[in-house]
Amino acid sequence: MTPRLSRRRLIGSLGAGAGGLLLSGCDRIAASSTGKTLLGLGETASYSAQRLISDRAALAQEFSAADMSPFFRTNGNVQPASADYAAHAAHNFADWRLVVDGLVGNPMRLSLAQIRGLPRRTQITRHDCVEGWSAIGQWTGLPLGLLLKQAQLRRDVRYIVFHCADSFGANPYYESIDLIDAFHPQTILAWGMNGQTLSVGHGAPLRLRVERQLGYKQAKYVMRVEAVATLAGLHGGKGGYWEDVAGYQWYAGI
Ligand SMILES: Nc1nc2c(c(=O)[nH]1)N[C@H]1C(S)=C(S)[C@@H](COP(=O)(O)O)O[C@H]1N2
Ligand SMILES: [Mo]
Repeated sequence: MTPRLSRRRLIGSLGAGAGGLLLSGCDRIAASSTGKTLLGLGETASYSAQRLISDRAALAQEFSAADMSPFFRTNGNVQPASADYAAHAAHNFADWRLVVDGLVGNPMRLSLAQIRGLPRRTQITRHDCVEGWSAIGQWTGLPLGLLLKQAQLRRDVRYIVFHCADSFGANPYYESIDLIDAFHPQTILAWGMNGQTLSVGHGAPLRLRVERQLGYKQAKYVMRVEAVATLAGLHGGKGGYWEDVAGYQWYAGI
């Protein structure tokens, strides 16, 4: 339950011990439009919760073409080791399919051509890796929210999981985000980078861009998008490869 605080109780506590003068002053504040906004916040949610919600919806900064880094390094795995992946890469992913499943009314298997034929968004953003490097690049891809609307999420869905083709030793790379980020307008499944087809090094055929978070959340080699109610029981249970093995924050907001 969201904590509720009625305006009367708020005014009452503000006025306590200060006599009628302050109370009527508060009544005047409440009657003004700014006062209503300030006091109204207390009626529905705590101020910090309100702040959190509005900050989460904000857009990440977008840059111009002139700001793009001349060199955008690759990091982490740069070539999934599986024979299956290699075979798909050798055929330019023509026979590859993205799997969309989990708690959805309409599970899907989409070809890269189908995905590229759907509405796209292009954005120039800065990628920040926890290891201490950044690069500005241009990404083009399918808004994840559009895909999820098509998939018809069940009411109990809370997270979207991205299963990747690569692994470190026995641990597959995977990541997850909540529905605020999943439906954020800058969250895309990118198939293009800097005006070209996404390279294998940068995550071909499809990689996540979730622009309000750090580099390790930007899952490359996305093979499957799964809608889930809980992250418990999935691999190490912390919602991502680095979260499981190194204790990285699940919410890596920037
Ligand atoms: N599947 C997969 N996704 C991944 C990684 C990885 O090793 N495997 N590394 C992450 C990290 S730490 C960073 S900084 C970025 C690097 O993306 P880039 O290779 O396009 O620079 O991808 C992220 N996504
Ligand atoms: Mo990173």
